[in-house]
Amino acid sequence: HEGFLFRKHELDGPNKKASNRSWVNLYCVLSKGDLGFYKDAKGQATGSTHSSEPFLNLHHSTSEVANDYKKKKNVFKLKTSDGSEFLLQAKDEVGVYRGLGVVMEI
Ligand code: I3P
Repeated sequence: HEGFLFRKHELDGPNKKASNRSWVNLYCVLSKGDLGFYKDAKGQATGSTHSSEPFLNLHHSTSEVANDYKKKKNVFKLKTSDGSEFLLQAKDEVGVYRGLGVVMEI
């Protein structure tokens, strides 16, 4: 599973606001339960993630449609087991449900 999504990092841990809160368009690659965020598809080939972030382990993570986020359409929320939270914007509603389905499979 891979493709571009806009991402906003909301929480960096339980009730801990992330410091970099701007929306960025990132190339997302999910492999064996680990999600990597890259600048583009070439970034994946070089192995360097966006801002050298570690992979996000999606084991025990949850996702839901971000109905409480009104500023953008087609946004879903990803919550990881360590309390991090991301908003992810897909290009359309189909993309949202594809994203939710992918997280549910893990
Ligand atoms: C953030 C940026 C985000 C905004 C966020 C800002 O500033 O404007 O778009 O979130 O607001 O902190 P910067 O780019 O300087 O980091 P929204 O788009 O959701 O408003 P927030 O801190 O209230 O989440």
